[in-house]
Amino acid sequence: MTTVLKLGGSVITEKETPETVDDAALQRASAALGGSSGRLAVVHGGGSFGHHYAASHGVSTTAGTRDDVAIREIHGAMKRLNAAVIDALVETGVPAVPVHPFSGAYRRSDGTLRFPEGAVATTLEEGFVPVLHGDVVAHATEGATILSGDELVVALAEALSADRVGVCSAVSGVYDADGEVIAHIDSFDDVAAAVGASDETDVTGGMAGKVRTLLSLDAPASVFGVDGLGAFLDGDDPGTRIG
Ligand code: IP8
Repeated sequence: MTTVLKLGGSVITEKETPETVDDAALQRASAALGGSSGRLAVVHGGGSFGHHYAASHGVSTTAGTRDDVAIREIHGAMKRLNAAVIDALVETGVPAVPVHPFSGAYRRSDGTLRFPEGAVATTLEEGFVPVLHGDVVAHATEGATILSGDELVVALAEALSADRVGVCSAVSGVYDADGEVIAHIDSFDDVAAAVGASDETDVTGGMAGKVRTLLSLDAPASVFGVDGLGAFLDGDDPGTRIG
């Protein structure tokens, strides 16, 4: 059983204060992961680390930069967050190891992502828990652009033929127009009015983008809050099941 899990940046950091880990939330998430079994690849988002520097340098998934200072600042912040996540996971007995996308992933000029999937697959097969993160990556003809954790989750899930995908977010699931968590989504059209419009090519477009992208996966996905993480890792479907 291979599981790809995203820990949202807004879950594990205090989003309003630059470079601040939400220690309590990270410890809760790590404690849940400490009890999990099977093959697990973790991806975390940027929260108050990467997004802060990406915004200050005007870099996004589509707006590139040729400024090496910007690349070092964004990547450096993400490495610091990654180290904090790994430290917390190691404390709970998870054999977590870092995988930094900038060192091996890149985009072609048409925006398609290439990343070292063999390295991640081998790391998993050898019993480690690779911990990847949203990052800045070289982008042919654009300099460098942002790779979001969501995009990485989808690419990893496909490359590893994951059995399950989990997105641990700051909210308890996908909400309907009345503010109730939707238990199951199998068609974007059914929830489009509730989650808002989404550009089909935008994988980082908030909840609408997440739903659309997760629906395109072969593996079932779940969106849940940190309270649901333990249940998800035990094989349940907390929050919203997508697909
Ligand atoms: O928080 C963004 O990843 P996300 C990563 O998953 C950076 O969108 C570097 C801003």
